[in-house]
Amino acid sequence: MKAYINGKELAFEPNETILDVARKNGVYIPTLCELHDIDHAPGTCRVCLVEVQQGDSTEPQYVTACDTPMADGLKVQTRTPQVMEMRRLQMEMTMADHHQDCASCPRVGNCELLPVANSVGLKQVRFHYTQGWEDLEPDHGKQPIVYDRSRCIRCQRCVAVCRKVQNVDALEMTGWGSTAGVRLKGGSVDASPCITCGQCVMVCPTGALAERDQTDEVLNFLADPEITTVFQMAPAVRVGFGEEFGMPTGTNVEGQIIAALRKIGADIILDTNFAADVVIMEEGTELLGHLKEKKRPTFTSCCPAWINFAEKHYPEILPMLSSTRSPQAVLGSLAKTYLAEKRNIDPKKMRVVSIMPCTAKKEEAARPVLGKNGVPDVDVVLTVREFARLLRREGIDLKEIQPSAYDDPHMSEYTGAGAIFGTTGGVMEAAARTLYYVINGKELEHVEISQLRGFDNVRTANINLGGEFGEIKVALCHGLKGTRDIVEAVKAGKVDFDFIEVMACPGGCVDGGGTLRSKKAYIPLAMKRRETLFNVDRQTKARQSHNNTQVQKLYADYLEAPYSHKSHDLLHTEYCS
Ligand code: HC0
Ligand code: SF4
Repeated sequence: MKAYINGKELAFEPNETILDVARKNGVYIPTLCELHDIDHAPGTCRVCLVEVQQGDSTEPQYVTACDTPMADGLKVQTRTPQVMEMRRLQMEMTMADHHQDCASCPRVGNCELLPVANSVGLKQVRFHYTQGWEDLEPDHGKQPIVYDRSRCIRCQRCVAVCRKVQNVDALEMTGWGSTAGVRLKGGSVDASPCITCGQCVMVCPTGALAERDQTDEVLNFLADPEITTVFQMAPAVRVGFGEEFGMPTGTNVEGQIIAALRKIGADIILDTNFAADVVIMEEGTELLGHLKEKKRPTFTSCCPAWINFAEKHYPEILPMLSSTRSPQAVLGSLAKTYLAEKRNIDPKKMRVVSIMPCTAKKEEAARPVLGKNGVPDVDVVLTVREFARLLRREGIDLKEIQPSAYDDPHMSEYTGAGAIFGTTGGVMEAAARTLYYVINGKELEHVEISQLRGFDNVRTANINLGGEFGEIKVALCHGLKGTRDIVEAVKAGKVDFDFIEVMACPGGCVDGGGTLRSKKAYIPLAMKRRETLFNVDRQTKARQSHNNTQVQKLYADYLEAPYSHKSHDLLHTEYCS
């Protein structure tokens, strides 16, 4: 089939929209509400208006390109004076009830709205409707994600991602006209099915959805001479952060982050990867016990949005979750006990700050069970976006910084196994490397377990652990749609897995709900970031968690053994149904 765009004859396939055909052929049509990666094209913002004419005799019509199917013989014009004027007017209406105080917007500098407004040639905004804004209180709550209706353009991407990609369906539209917006079903995080994964934040084109900003709290810690500040960075942070400062996707900026943290006055800098190695020792031992008892399956427990999902949506499976705390929580717990003891620091004067690619980690850190005597083990969690804001507030450009290295002798070494936690399949692969050693008394010959390295949202594989267990059956899920299918199949007894890894965000932590935002970013960037993590694994001296010399020392000096009484107190948890 053939059609014409701006007079040029173009072939197209059935089911393609005008926008699809234009994009395929390099013709620019501005879009705002549409998001190709999640198959969302509601046609509500109307900035993709084009002129169409079927045959020579009919009057031209004006339609939205994102949701209008291309038709045989259709003549499409993307830039007539009428089209340009209509787009400008549409944009003016969108801006009229949008809060335009960019200086106070969490998205300043990289929102999608301003470039589109500019690209349609917006010259003025003659109208301002602010009805209902007077009720919008600044958010003083504790929830990880905040919503500002005055910045919402009602594109409904957040509603779509939560419903279609995560299959959680926690959001709905509410109100009319200029007071319309999005709300959590039930009115609050607790009352709704929301699991704080942050995928809605990732797709929001403006500053309407954002994490609760905690950069002030961290600056206050840094300014207090009585306080020892301890920072940790998650596995995925080092491969997703450089982009914010103009470096190519997937650049490893671990050394620059360490140097930047020193520059702002961090006292101790640790790596969450170290704690990931500890998690493998604990979770691996726990899994081995389950394999011996033929208790199937065991689900991983390090992704906090997955824990929220299990607690809210499938409380009956909680006994199947590993009791091992996440690496973030393990590091916080050990910092305020083991490290405080080793370095002679009063834990009451220690503040642990995590840099995470995740919004749900804020909620995890606030769980009462992950603290001691009412004091949290991790005091503040900054998303990658907040960390970028923090560095900017301190006048730091990461590109200008010379990389540095860790110097803490207790909790900063990591192995390749800890490094790959940040991508889907990484926890499973790390666990298999150590389990093989524990069972057979020798190292796995090929540490890169290729059958675990695919990228489909649900994957299954067999891993040969040797010894008495032979092959075990595993499943790996990223994104909650596929996870729900696997959980349902487990509940119905239709599948028989030994070990199931779940990461709530599509792509795993490398594309987590706390990473940098851009319309082009959705999944393709995750692939490049994960490749860098695999390279980090190849470059580490040891590639198995049990060969981490600081982990060996931790057990020898302090914990005694994996799953010991002390380990149980400090490194395991329970869940609430
Ligand atoms: Fe992840 Fe983690 S790997 S959840 O994806 O296990 O956020 O990067 O920090 O805790 O280590 C996120 C990333 C972590 C934890 C680790 C796990
Ligand atoms: Fe849905 Fe996740 Fe956003 Fe909650 S945080 S509304 S579950 S997308």
